[in-house]
Amino acid sequence: MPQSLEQRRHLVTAIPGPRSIGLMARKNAAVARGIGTTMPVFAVEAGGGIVKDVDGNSFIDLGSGIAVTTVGNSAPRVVDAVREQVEAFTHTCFMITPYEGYVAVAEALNRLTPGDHEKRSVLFNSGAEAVENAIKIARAHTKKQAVVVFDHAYHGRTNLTMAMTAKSMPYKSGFGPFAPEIYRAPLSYPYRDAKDIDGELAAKRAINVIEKQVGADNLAAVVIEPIQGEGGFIVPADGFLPALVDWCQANDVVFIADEVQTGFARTGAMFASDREGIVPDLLVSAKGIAGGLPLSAVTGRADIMDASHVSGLGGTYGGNPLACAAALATIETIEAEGLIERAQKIERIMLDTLHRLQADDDRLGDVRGRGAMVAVELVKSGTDEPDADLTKTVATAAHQAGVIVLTCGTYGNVLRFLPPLAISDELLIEGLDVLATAFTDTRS
Ligand code: PLZ
Repeated sequence: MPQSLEQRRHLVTAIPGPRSIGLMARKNAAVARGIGTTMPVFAVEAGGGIVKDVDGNSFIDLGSGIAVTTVGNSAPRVVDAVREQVEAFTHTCFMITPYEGYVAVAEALNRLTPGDHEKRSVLFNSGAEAVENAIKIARAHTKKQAVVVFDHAYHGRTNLTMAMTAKSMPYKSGFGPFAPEIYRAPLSYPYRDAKDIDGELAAKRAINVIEKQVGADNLAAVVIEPIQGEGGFIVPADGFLPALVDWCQANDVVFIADEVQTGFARTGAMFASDREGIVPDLLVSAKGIAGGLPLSAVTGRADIMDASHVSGLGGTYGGNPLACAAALATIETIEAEGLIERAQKIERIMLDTLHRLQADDDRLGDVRGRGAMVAVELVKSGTDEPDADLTKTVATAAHQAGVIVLTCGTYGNVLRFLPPLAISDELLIEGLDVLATAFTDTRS
């Protein structure tokens, strides 16, 4: 974290300030319209729980750049490791002249992911790229083609992962045709499922769809986020994921956990699968893996991972040496600073505060999440009807008051909180207070 960065929310201009307004005009003239922005301000510095903008405003960060800077922005170990690596060499291509950092990251992933079986890893750049490669590997291993994903899923914006992502607008609309052989099964969504649907019944419902509409003989992989991210921070009912894993195992289907958003201490465990008590065949990670540098990975059972022929997997930049140095420093930071426990403490603070808010405001329909991945689903008072307008209003008010908060959900009615684990209790509580005020203001 930059030494000079004071850990304090502090606004010195209207939001956005004049410099951000000027930069936004340049953005609109130079950057393709397809890239939207959540906040109207341009960043210059970030660390701990603060993002500072070009006008000198300091915001409380409850987003971590979408769950990426879990160890904090410019975390000290990451900065030192990347600085050392950038002076040694920036790129050789692991497929041309390999280097130790890549191997060390693979070893660390094989050690840290659930299960003590023999594993292998392979590195890429983005979450979507890793998801695509997990499917290549599952198809090579099973010699089957179909892939099952779930309602509300988000897996990326490339052609294959667009097909896997559920929501049309804004991710898919107008961008087809999409990749074939992707099938969608019903999820366990405790807040919206009928009350008698527990995890086991929800799994039966999904498996029934899979067996009837796809057939295990055709199915290479089942891909699921253990806690859905963009789809609304949906935590499935207990027993749902274990039942799916068991079914996959019995049917020669590769179970792939997409832990791009949930991985690396985010949910109060190194991986969300740990808290669900499941051992995926393959696990996809990205985001929090490298403290803000682009890196992603597929890790899993050695026999499945080794199914591809030599040179069947790859890419120019996958496992770039700077990103690998950052990943090793990130993992060291998580372990040395007890960040898994830190995420559990943050969970208690966030859930307590939000449950208290919910107690006297029934528009907070559901409060859910694990670790530093918590959300509130907003509905119209006295109903369970999604309220996307309220969500937008509260988020915008928080932004104006100096708090970065993100929204998500199929219905656009979920406020989600993904603070960096480097945030102080004080800043976190202040950020949630700002939110509480934003809620109260919408009632008057
Ligand atoms: N799988 C579970 O959450 C990325 C998307 C932001 P990439 N989520 C943030 C946006 O609007 O583009 C994500 C994810 C899960 C895969 C991905 C894709 O990861 O690194 O964005 O490709």
